[in-house]
Amino acid sequence: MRKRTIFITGATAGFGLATAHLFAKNNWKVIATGRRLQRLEKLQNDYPEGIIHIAKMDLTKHADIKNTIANLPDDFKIVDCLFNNGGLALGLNPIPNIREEDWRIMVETNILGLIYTTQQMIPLLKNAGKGASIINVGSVAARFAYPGGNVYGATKAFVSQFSYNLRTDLAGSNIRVTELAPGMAKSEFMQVRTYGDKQANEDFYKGVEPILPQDIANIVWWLANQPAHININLIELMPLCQVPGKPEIIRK
Ligand code: 8X3
Repeated sequence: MRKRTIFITGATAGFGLATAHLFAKNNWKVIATGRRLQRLEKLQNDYPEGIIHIAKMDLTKHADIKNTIANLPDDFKIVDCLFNNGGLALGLNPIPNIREEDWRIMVETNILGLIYTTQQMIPLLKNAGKGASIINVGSVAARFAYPGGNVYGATKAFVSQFSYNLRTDLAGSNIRVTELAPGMAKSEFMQVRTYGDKQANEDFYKGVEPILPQDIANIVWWLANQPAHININLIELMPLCQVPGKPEIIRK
């Protein structure tokens, strides 16, 4: 039987990296993409040859996405799962004290990167036959408002509607589509959002027990292994310490 293959964006850290390890350990092949090549190489070196294909790919660069997918080696051209994980939040300031550049990067990464990757990957997912899936990382911020969430939350609302619309376009095909919408998670997310402010990052996670990358990897695994006739439309999760409303985070 052929080994199944997962294509992951943002595989250098957090959800993407944990998912790459989980799938590789469970006999899948992994196409790991991201901006930081050294981290991808480290991941690749953890496994025997032929298990992990890596590609430096920046989601804000349409040409990068096209080239990565067009140049996949022959034995990575059948893809069973596309994990559209790459995305980011930049800044937490309420409007109007924002950096316009942050908004542009979030829109380019979370929206344009997602749609171009998906478009290019559909033929490879069709190659897989029954049970292929696309899993798009959304966020609770798509549905719950908080100050400073402005454009970030709106890009994730895009992910949500895009996922549903994609399902209708792909109806009758072999491809399932899921929106996976986590809340507060322990990853580089908050460090990126605060421009690398390690203190802000530590403070943010003080006295809380957030979602861990491994938790998300386990859900991706479960989704990708559902029977072929089942489409899970949406999974939304929060850590127990996060509650929609005020205060949003309950600290011990
Ligand atoms: C990230 C979730 O709750 O930090 O998408 O906005 S939250």
